[in-house]
Amino acid sequence: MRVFKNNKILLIILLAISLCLSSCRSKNTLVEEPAIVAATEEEPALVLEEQPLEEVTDVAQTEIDKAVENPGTVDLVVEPEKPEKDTDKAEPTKNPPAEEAEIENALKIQGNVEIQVSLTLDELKGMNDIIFEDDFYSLNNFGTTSYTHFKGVNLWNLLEQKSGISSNATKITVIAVDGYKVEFTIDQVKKQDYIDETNLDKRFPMIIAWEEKNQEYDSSEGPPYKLVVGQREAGDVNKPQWISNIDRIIVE
Ligand SMILES: Nc1nc2c(c(=O)[nH]1)N[C@H]1C(S)=C(S)[C@@H](COP(=O)(O)O)O[C@H]1N2
Ligand SMILES: [Mo]
Repeated sequence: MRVFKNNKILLIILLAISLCLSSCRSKNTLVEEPAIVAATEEEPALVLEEQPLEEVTDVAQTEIDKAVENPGTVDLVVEPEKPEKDTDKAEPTKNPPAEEAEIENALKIQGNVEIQVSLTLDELKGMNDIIFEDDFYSLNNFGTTSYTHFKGVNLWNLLEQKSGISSNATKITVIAVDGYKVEFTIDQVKKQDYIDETNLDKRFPMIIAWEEKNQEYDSSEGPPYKLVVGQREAGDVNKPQWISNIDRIIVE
């Protein structure tokens, strides 16, 4: 009896244990599996949402950084220069058009003279008694030679008669619009017997030419004046002294 009873009890205990184990296993799997599913569904969803958000934030930040940097450089470097240049260029041409038009492309003689003059092309052309015209021989640094026909005014006569160059003047500087300039002593400007080493019968003064090869310079390309001079002696490289687009002559 005890054995039966014990066996029954054992069976009940075993059944209970087995039931318990099976229920516990099924409960565990039921609980864990949704948890894993939920986790795997939520995590990618969070990752997918968070990555774009982070990317957008990163892009926004880099754009902000660029926007902060670029306007900074634009404000400091580009914008202040362009408007200033534009307004500087625009204002003189817009505000005093009549005055500017009259003295535009004028030949200015300044410094140690009785009268500071600003001569127009028409005024120079009207100076018949000091006009000089001839073929000038040129030699440049590379040994290149050529003959060019020029028409213009005698520079020394111009300085003496039209500007009243001071008797104590020692030198003149001829300055072009591009900044190119050449300095001459008064004796060099006074000199009326520059030569052409290939034709020693000729003699030349220093002239301000407005016409080259029988054609006037295009005033739209700058002041239509070129300093032209012959050679001091044979072999003299005179071409570098042919200063084009002269802006002014400074007497000292
Ligand atoms: N305004 C101006 N004139 C200038 C120069 C220059 O740079 N600017 N160069 C000189 C030099 S060094 C030479 S050799 C000749 C060249 O003249 P070309 O360009 O007619 O050959 O121009 C001279 N006159
Ligand atoms: Mo030159």
